[in-house]
Amino acid sequence: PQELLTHLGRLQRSGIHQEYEELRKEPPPGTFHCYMLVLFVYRSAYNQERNRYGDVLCLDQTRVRLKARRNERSDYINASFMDGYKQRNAYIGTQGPLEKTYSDFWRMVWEQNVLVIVMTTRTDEGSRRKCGQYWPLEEGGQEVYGHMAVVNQRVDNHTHYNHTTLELHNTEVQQVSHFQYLSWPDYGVPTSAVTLIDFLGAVKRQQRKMVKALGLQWAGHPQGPPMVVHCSAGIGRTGTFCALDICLSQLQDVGSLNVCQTVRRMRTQRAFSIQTPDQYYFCYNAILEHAQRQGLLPANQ
Ligand code: PTR
Ligand code: PTR
Repeated sequence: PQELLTHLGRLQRSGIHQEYEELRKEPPPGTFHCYMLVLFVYRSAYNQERNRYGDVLCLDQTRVRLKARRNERSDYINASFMDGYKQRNAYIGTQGPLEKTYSDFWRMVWEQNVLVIVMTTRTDEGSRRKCGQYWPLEEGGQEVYGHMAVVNQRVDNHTHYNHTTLELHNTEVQQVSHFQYLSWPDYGVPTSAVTLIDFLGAVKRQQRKMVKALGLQWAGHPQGPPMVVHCSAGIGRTGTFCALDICLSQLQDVGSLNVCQTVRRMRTQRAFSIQTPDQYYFCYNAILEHAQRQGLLPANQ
């Protein structure tokens, strides 16, 4: 933390913005072939239609592939595996589902054994649709998406987020926790670092609890399956949330961290992660605030 403080002091806000601009200039180190028109005209058009934003694509090397099924045209979903702190594929970063991708989304959740979904956007911001209403909103509600029925069992409203317990009915029944953070506009930063960090804490506790409850299934992998994290495009707020989780875990484990390396690595897996200089600056600030709250640093520095 002291190092971080020195780094922050040295860089100041403009320096941190500069650090971000340097990162942003590095091109994504992979390919976007699954959209190539030349080879598979039909399939690439199908895939493109399943992107919320035509300019936010996912790298071939890390994209999540839906499992092959008869009569299925494509294995495509705009979603990428991302490593966490000392954990491969800790997250799946993805876009806010579109109506035509609801069933792909739930298929992915099922196939990857996902237990926790993190949503850091509202469905609508102002008059703009940021994400589809891809789960039954009301307690007791039920919707069918492709081969899957999703039942809303319970909604717990907190000041800054909602926690919904969902039940997936497929060949078996599986519980999934859905966490929606409510105070984070896209291209912006959350209104408060403390509430976001509390939210992150609640998410992690729930993931641990669910993995533990499943016992044997995750015996060799105590951290469990990937968490799905999404916003609207799945890059700005999603990247910020995951970067914060990684840095705080590292801080707790070894007492140091590196925001720049973390984000650089993340951008090799989920291209374009973290969209604005302020989101990048927010990571530093949130970590500092957290370190102060934990008594790792004196307050008011
Ligand atoms: N082209 C889109 C746009 O309209 O700006 C891309 C985009 C949208 C990129 C939202 C990032 C966005 O933010 P987030 O990843 O946090 O949803
Ligand atoms: N809607 C975004 C924009 O207009 O800024 C689209 C975009 C997405 C632009 C990614 C650039 C992006 O890449 P990078 O974050 O590397 O600049």
